[in-house]
Amino acid sequence: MKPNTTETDLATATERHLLNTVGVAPDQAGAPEVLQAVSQAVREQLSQRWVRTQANDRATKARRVYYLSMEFLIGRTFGNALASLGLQGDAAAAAEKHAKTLEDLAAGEPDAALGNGGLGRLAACFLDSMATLGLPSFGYGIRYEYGMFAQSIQGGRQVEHPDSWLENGTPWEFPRAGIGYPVCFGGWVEQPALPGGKAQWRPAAEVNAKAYDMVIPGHGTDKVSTLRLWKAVAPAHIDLHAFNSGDYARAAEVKNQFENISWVLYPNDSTPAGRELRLRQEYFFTSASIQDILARHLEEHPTLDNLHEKVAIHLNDTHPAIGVAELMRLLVDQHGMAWEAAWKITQQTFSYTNHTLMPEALETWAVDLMHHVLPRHLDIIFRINHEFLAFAASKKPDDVEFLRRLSLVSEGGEKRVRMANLSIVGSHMINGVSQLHSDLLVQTIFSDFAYLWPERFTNMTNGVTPRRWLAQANPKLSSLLDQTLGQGWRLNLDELAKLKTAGDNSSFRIAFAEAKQHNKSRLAALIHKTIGLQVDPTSLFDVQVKRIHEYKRQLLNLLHVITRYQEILDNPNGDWQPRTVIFAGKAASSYHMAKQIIRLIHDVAAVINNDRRVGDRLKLAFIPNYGVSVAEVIMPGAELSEQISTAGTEASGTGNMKLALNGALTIGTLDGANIEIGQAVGDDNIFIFGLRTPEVEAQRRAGYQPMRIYEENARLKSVLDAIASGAFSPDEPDRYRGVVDALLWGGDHYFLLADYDSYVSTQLQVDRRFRDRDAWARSAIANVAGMGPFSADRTIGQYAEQIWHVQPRR
Ligand code: B1N
Repeated sequence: MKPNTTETDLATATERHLLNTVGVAPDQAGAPEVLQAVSQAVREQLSQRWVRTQANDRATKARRVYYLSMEFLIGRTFGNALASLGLQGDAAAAAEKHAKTLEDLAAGEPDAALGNGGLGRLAACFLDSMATLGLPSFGYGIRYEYGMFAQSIQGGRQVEHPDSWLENGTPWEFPRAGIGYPVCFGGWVEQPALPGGKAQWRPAAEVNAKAYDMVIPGHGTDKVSTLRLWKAVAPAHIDLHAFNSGDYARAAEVKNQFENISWVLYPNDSTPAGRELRLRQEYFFTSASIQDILARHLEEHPTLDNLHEKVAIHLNDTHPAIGVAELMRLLVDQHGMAWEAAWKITQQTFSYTNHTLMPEALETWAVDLMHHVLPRHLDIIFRINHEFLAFAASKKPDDVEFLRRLSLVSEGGEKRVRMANLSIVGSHMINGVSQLHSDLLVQTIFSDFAYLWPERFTNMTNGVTPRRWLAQANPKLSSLLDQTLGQGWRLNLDELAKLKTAGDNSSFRIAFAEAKQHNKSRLAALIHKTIGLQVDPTSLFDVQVKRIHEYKRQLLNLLHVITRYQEILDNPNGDWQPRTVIFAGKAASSYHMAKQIIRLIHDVAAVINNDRRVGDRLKLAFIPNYGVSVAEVIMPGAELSEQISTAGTEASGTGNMKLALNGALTIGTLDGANIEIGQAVGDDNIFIFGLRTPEVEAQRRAGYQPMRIYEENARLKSVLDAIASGAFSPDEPDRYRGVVDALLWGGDHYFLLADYDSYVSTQLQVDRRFRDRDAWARSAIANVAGMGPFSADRTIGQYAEQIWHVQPRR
């Protein structure tokens, strides 16, 4: 299938849509109207590709993969759709007719921010790769009316605003009027009268899940993937009842009780929300998705007995783990399958990715709550647990503690269902997201399961899509790569390895540095536009962008900034390498410490940026409202990538990959994927510092004493004293007492003090290296050259071959 649209066709289609779809006289159209019209013209082509992909997969009864995720952090669609359809030139010409550039148009599209951070963005990168590899695939999630909140900064503090991304509609969704499923809640279970009889769930409430599709185009292929998002709608009879009884306001209330399920994304990253509505969200989208999967299977096959041969369902963390019980319920209660047969199919169908080791992040649901919301599923989980524990007991007879740890239900205090345990028992493969993380899973939190089933545990190191994160975000570097390597790197990122020799060529290094300088100017302009701060575009751009979390240690970065500030004041005539330290990221709205860190960054920035003695040698910028489209400007302009989590806490990281792909050097700990990045780029091209995971563990066991480090390190003491005494908050000297106390008296849970010295001295090495700009360019090029393995195409290729057994069709 070749695109049947020529330049005049897309331009003609745009004019047609201005008049017929958007409803504006073409000569009156502004950027928003032209964006709408071009998007509609592009949508027509996506629609055709979708129809053809589905027809093909149906005709071949393809084995498909279904990626279940609470989050898909898509960002903007316009630029990506144009690139994948090869319509950039045509669209630019169509926009030209209205005196607009593609950038003018693209800027008007709101981000689809249906995710929090790394986990959600990973799901979006995976869809891009599934489409590009031609995997028969669907993503399934929730059509949140409100995505990740928008962040503004007022008086140095984060303020959250609702993200009404659908306010003006979106051209990128296809409502599937004919596709909807009932999802039930509550009520009770009628137990069978006779042994071997059937249990009957008598739910108290029912809501409708309506399908909305986003078409995910592949690159270099006509194949697409589908992101099917569910919206909760009250069943029709609710409205009817209200109409009859005339009490409209009460009826609206009742309607809300149903429809609120898909209203808003929970803004938590790496911590479970634990609220009833969240459990309802999880079950809502999981149930609708599995009903849809079974319906599709039964259209192509006469039976569900071969489900596991045709269907792979992947659990993106434990958020859809209730799907294990739901598939059992559908197979046994609805389709009359025997329990044992259904269980075999279920285990063969599911696989599960864990994204975090932190114990407080593991999802559990109180048994009482689950009994109230999903009584039948609780029964099913109890039976799965009963049979599983009998099996486990046969492997280690008389080890009660072993069984206690394995149980799907935690005892002692309030009984809770452990969703990770349910996911493992219900899956045939379980993976972590970097080599270190996968190793730690087996050695620590999942060691008892790995004892039972070592062959089920594996690693799938994360990756990112080079289309969005290099080809689209960084046109300057992309065209240099095209000239040097040809265009094949977009679909085979390993081709970047050929840059290793190009790095020896001085004219290439100069061109590379020019591209970086151009991108730094763009980033400097963003900083100026958003916060009014002028930064020196020739200074070293030092970037830490990610969710604000204690384990990611933005505070350690800030301790270094303050150290540098104090040293500049102590030694004003020193030969300081000018630096601009850039932060961006959101704090969960209820995470007090993370919000304090944002405020402290702003208070420190106000002091440093206005201190004439410092001048351009140090600037501190916090860019508000970090998200996909802001990241697309930051990544290309960065020179130093801060990946400084406490060793053993960051499961993988993916920002680390995006930054290195755009030529930033990493300063980081031996954590998550940093380790593999270091192996790929070489020790000379990365700055590694700090304790390693086993050393952190050893110090924890030995009784880590941050106070001793404070007392013995004059430089660190002076920094912490300044913060604690109000040097950056003179109007409220105690404002950050709590932040400092958490380090000195609260045990410094993430070992900032332990790593401080190593970090600060490594930052001096960074300065020294940066002074030799040619050597720096060599290292930056080596980073780009080493990023082949961090393409999401590699990751998805491995999932497809080793876990899903789905065939790429390129
Ligand atoms: O998943 C990313 C990793 O690169 C990051 O290291 C990891 O922190 C991140 C509950 C999470 N882990 N857990 C979450 C998100 C939302 C939520 O409600 C947990 N996110 C990660 C991709 O593998």
